[in-house]
Amino acid sequence: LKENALALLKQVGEGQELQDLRVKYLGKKGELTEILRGMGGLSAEERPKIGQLVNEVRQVIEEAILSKQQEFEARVLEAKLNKQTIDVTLPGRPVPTGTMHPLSRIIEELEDIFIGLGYEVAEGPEVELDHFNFEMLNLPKGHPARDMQDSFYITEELLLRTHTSPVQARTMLKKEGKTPLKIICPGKVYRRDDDDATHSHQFTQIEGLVVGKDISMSDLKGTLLTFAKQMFGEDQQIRLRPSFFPFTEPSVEVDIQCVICHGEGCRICKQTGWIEILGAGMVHPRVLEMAGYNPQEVSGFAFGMGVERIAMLKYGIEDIRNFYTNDVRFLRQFNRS
Ligand code: FA5
Repeated sequence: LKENALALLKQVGEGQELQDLRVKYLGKKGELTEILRGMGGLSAEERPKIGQLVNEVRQVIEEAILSKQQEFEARVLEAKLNKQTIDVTLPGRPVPTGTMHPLSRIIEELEDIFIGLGYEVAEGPEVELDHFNFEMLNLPKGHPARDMQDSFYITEELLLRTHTSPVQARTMLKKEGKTPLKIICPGKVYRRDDDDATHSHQFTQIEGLVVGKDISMSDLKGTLLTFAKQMFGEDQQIRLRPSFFPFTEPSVEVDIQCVICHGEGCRICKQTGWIEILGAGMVHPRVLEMAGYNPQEVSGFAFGMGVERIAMLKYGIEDIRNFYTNDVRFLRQFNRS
């Protein structure tokens, strides 16, 4: 039986033929199985001998089938490899790559500038508690100045943050009264403003906060001037105008010169030659107190700037909506060289 099987295996063809042979010898109704089944009729002496013999034969046949199968597989693979030739001299297919979004670029540049001045980058949630967005910033419920920022409320206590200023309170609480504290926080903010060329219902701000001993208005002014020069060039000047925010006292609005934007069609740079880019001021004593700092011992300044405004000035972009419509012709212009 063994000789017979091995002889047949030598000439067997691929696929089904090999499969049939396996069934013929090793299958449930195969010849070897038949012999095993007939062992009941054998004497006690013969049984182990025959059993061992059958097992030996089964092993030999199994191995022979396996090696035949491997031989066939190797042959198939070789045929395939011979057929598929690769021309390694052909040029590769170009992989289309995106470009960095101009707002991300400005945020990175701003982070580099402020990290260079010793600041850390903080983060806060976009879905914010009324408590942090307003109350901790000296804007209790019913305060008229809440109207300055028309809000998207989710529940009575929860809203889409209207500015990055709640991160001021969150960071101060985390720091537990320790100084110095120097952070910036970039992020998305939301307001029920009507969309036009310079306003969007969702835009980007960067908050800055410094708390420490003897921090003064001149530190704020120096910091903002340093930032403006690094962002827009050494000749850049800034202008501080008195303003009002409930969380800073005194408060200012800061303008920069529109030296970048020329031409008649330039809507963002108004006739005056100055454009507002941020709000700022000395952190209100109440705000310091609520967040666990003693206003008798420490002081601080804070600012919040609109990233879109800065990007528009820097790149001469005339419509804020360009940032959000994802027109690749617009975005490709900001390819990093
Ligand atoms: C604030 O949001 C204050 N939290 C800023 C601040 C922080 C003051 C810390 C003091 C201390 P304001 O509402 O002015 O302020 O917004 C700040 C900047 O965001 C503006 O100067 C402007 O550049 C930008 N901005 C405001 N509204 C929009 C809008 N709808 N679309 C695009 N940019 C906007």
